[in-house]
Amino acid sequence: MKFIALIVSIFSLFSLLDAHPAGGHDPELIAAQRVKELHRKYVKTVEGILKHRKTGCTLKTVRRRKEWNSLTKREKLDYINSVHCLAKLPYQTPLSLVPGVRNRYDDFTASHALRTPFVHQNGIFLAYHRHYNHLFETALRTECNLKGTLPYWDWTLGWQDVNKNHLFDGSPTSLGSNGLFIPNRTHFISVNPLGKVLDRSPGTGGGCVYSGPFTPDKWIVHLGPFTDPKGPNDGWGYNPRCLDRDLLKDFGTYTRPSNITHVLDNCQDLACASPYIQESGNGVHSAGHIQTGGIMLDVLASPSDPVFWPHHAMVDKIWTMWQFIGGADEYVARTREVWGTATRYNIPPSPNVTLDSPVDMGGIIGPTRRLGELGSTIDDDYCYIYE
Ligand SMILES: [Cu+2]
Repeated sequence: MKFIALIVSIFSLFSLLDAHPAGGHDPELIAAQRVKELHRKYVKTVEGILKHRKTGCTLKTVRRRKEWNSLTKREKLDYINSVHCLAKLPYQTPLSLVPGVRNRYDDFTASHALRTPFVHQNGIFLAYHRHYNHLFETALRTECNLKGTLPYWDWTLGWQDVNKNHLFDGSPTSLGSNGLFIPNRTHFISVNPLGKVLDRSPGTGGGCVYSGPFTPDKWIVHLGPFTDPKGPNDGWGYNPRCLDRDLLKDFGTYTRPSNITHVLDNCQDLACASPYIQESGNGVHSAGHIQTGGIMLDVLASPSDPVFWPHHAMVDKIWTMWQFIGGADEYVARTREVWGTATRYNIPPSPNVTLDSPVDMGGIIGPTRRLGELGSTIDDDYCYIYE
């Protein structure tokens, strides 16, 4: 009798284990743990370096960028209000250069549109967007009294379905809702210069953002579309309209935790890390744009969506973590490492970039910098870490 009871209890133990197959074996749960571990390692390294500094960027002066969903309500409103403030300030872009600009926020979208062909899918991408985000954050702080920092959107949290992210829940403390659902739409198809096809099925929105702080009565997009059918003056003209979105969970598979561990654990050099982060369609950078849809698919005008900045802060976070996880010695080498050329997909072929390569910011939002000045988030112009 005892023996039978033992057998039964062993069986029930096995069936209990069986009932939780995801328990310790879900590769994404394991990868998520690993990302957390690497994040702690990164923070420890940076703080260790800053602790010994007496001048420049120190532990006291370093600014901490936080994940959107970990901000307090007050911090979220601080950020949202400063973005609105920027859109109320006068533009500085000459209308002869970009006729469609109407406010200071547009200066940022316009300069990105002007630089787009030279700062994507190449060796300038990571540094340009780091600096672009920094200049935007600086404008929010100095011109619009932002007290906090630029938040980041960690797409690995809730990668399974972007529709459920509170970032887009349409509450007053979100970055606005999805777009209004428009049925019977066709696929979005684009072909990159390497002939790779991106086929994106219609998502759950498609129309104007209908709830939260960026509805048509509160937020007007002025530039674009730069994709067909183009706006006035090929997209450069004044074209007031709503912010549109079209959330789509499909591409969440490219912003899984394992995509991050892939870069952080496997890439020994920037020649591995940079293209993997950027890659059109299945790279984490592109996938964030594609999951959001709407104007985020229009590369030149994509900064018109206020989620552009937290998205790119996350891209920057991955590069930053990669630079620091090797410890204090490796960070020097990795923050001075460059890769690639200055032409998109290296078409036409051009020389490799160097630390002296210019990073032209479009002349409106900030002066041209050298690639070597934009490598480290705790040196030169920068003093921030990702919390
Ligand atoms: Cu860009």
